[in-house]
Amino acid sequence: MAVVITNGKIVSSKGISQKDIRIVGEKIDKIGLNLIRPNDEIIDAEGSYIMPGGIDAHTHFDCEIGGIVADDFKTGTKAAIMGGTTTIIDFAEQVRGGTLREALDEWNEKAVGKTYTDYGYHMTISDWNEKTSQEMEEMIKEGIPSFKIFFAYEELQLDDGSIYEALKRAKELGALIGFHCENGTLIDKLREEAILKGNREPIYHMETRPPSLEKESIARLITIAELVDTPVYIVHLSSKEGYDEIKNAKRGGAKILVETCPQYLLLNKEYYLPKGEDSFEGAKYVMSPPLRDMESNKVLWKGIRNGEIEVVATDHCAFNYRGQKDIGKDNFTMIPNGAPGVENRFNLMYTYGVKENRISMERLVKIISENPAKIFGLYPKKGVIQIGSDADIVIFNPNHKTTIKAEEQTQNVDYNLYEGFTQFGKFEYVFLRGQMIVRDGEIISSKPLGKYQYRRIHS
Ligand code: DUC
Ligand code: ZN
Ligand code: ZN
Repeated sequence: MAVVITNGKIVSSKGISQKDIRIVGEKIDKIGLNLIRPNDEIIDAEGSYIMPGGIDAHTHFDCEIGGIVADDFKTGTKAAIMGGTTTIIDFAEQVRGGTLREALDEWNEKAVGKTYTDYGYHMTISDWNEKTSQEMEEMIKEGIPSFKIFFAYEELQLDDGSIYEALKRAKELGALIGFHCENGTLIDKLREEAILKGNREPIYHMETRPPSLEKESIARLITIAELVDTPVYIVHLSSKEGYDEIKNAKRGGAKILVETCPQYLLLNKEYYLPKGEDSFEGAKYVMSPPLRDMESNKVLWKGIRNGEIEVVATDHCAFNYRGQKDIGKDNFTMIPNGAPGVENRFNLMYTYGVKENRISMERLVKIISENPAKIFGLYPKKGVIQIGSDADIVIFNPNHKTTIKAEEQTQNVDYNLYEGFTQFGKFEYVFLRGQMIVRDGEIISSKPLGKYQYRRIHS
């Protein structure tokens, strides 16, 4: 039996059209007019947009810091699919002194059989040596052609020489490396100084990670990538200062792909200021990079609109406010670093992007689904509604209006970064490879059906 979605407006990066979509098994079988046949299951999408399922290329589920965890793969991917995201790419993390294989084994333990969305991994490299270099090739054979390197965190960051070598190896193998751009050596100094001065509140997380240190790492990365002559991906761009650096390099022909996140578009550094009774509330926004000024919000929207920022992901990395974030009550350096968001990305980008006339529906589909699929080797299996692609499809009713409340969310965490924000849109249906997982905004799948996605980057 086939499923036919009819009467909806199909959105692609090239435009909007009103056609039927016929799904047979896991795939899109036909797109056209009058596709309904006897015995077909008919889904009436009147008044809704039909879009490819979202791809969140930056999550950290089961992200354990010192034994504490909020969202794991089960709760995190359930929240993702409730929010219209059908594929996530999570970060498997090499421990310094350990191997990439060990990291992959650990992430498979965390994820296999527990995901409501399809999924893949990027591999974080925190120890650059001959073995790691060899293992990059092995990871590519496992379907992991994308890696991440940090310019920050003593236990993770690599020096410029190692970054240069890793990029040369990536070029040789046709792999892509994403970079966390903040100068960790200087951040560590600023943090030490802050604590010595008695500056211990959450706001000092932001004060000790100024935008100049994002800009500096980006400039350094651009220089190294230029020497190697290979593309790079910048994760979670947060500041105008960083954006200006990228913009100039891109206009000069540099091959840089850029990601930002809703928090850097919609929130700003005022959230770290003590509010009312609870001077610790800023801890909810302790993430890296930190929130910036409103000028940065504006400039990043501009980058999305003009195509200089290709991807909006979430960097979902959830810790509870009570019982977890408050480990750092007396010292901001102890606050677990990260924030939730996987459930709200699609609605927020529709509400504050499309409805506020900042971006078009076509651009929305690009940044939420098509571009991450293309960049990370999932396209055209995913990221597009076309014949032969996986039937990862969302039916989105744009008129539905709600207020975001942590107490109503699926994310397994006790707060929401966007508490009280209005959001438009309801995922009436979400299909994952032809299976209806969400109906009328509720999960109907009794078990996680997500599959590992073997990815290959075509350069
Ligand atoms: N960088 C990330 O990408 N995620 C969580 C923390 C961090 O620094
Ligand atoms: Zn990062
Ligand atoms: Zn991250």
